[in-house]
Amino acid sequence: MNAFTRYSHETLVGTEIRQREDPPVSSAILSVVAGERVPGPARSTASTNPANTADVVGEIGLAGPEVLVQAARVAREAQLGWSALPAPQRGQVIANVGRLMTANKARLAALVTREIGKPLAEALGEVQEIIDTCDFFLGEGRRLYGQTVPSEMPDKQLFTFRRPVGTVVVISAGNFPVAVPSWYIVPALLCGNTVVWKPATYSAVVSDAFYQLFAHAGVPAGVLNVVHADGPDTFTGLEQALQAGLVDKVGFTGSSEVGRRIGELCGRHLQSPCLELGGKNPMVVTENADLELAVEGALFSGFGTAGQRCTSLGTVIVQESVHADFVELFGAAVAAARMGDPTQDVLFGPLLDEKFAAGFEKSLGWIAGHHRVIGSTGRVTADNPRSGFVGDPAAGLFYHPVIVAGVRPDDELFLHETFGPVVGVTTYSTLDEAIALGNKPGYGLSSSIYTTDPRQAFQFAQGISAGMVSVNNSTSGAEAHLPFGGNGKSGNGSRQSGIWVLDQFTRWQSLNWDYSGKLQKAQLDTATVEADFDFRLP
Ligand code: UN1
Repeated sequence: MNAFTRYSHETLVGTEIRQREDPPVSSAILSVVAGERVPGPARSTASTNPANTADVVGEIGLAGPEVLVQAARVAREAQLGWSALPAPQRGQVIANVGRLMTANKARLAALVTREIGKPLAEALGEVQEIIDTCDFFLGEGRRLYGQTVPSEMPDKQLFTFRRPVGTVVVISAGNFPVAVPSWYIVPALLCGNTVVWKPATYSAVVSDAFYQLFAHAGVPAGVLNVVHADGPDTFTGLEQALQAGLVDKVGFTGSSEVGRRIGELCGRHLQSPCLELGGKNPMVVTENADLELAVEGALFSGFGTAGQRCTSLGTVIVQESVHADFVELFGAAVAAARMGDPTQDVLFGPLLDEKFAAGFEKSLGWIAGHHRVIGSTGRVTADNPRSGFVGDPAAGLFYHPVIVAGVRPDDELFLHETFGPVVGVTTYSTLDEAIALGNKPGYGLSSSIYTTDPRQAFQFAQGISAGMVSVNNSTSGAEAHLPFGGNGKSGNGSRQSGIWVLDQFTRWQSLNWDYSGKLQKAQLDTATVEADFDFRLP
């Protein structure tokens, strides 16, 4: 049986795939290659609930580098057949993914909350983001438009086609354990690529559920493979798979530091990865801004998801005439915010896991003598309590939200991402100065301005080097069908989401077809339209 018949319409949307046996259930979450669980993991690790670290969500069997290579080989073999399936039929599979995500929305969101501590309302929004992504791309299966282009010669036609890139390795973070992977996996599959996905180990149980929903939606074995591995083994496996010519595209969401290494590795193989990295996202508050609205935006941008979004607010840059009022209102809003148990109605819960808590503690060390700290800092404990805390702070990795006023452009806190609940505040006098401050850290993911003057809004958008600009809205919370990505240290110019991500997962092929019956040479045999003028020499 060749690959094409294996993925025929009947096998995909008929009963065969939907009712196929699940891979045998193991006590540990294992990698899945060619639809089979990979036995004999090299090592194992536990994924725990960060809001209640005694709650083990799952044991994860970690694979060695060879499993990533094997998964890439399997993906390579499956790719021809998958891409031969007409795109509208691949779109039907994506439609099924969306249906299964909708049917499992509450359970999947509850699992996200349990495994990474994101408040339930946000977790539901995150699953909705997958559904929105499926909604968009199921229709793209009936578009994937190419163009017809006029030829400079008679009896000749020119066309463009989008072709899949081939096999894609997706390496994703766990702060958006399902939405962000869907931004890669859904369009990659729709465009006719096959995928090896390496999710974060601290969100592996969620990623296994996500995989199961794809498999049961009709994504054939081998078309989507999942490898659970630690960072060094992933890097080694990726290097070997690239070396063996088994990978055509890498998508990575994570830190700028790791992104730089992945970019270097891909560059050595003449590949340009899709990189979605860190941010130090500025919010400018002008003298005419609605301050209450700005405070609401700063609270959600800075402390939503405990500041652990790549789009989280880094520094508020406030016009000096409204600085004192803004800081007072912002301080009061942060003091009143509900934090704690993420299954309850809270603004934010714990940090994602121990590694993130340790990283955040390090960035709290950037607070310097000239800063004015508003609120408590550090872990919420019996000795360092937070009034109104929801639940038991001792159970999890909970940190105080903190505002640091008086940050200066050379401060570490001004320049570097913290990935936790701290927001810096500084002042400016002219808008040009505010823009220069916003650009200073050298990231360029998202940005925001609160103003009632349209001129200021457009001046800011023009001057700020950011992939995303919000006017009177949060730095975070981008909609799922606008281009998402950053400049500078936030990425390499790649964009995800909407039609823009198609350029990551397809390559343009141009085709010229000459039916004149003779060799017509471009430029040489082309009739020219003459004009008569001799330019003059001095
Ligand atoms: C991320 O943190 O990697 O715009 C992605 C937002 C979310 C996605 C964040 N929709 O904040």
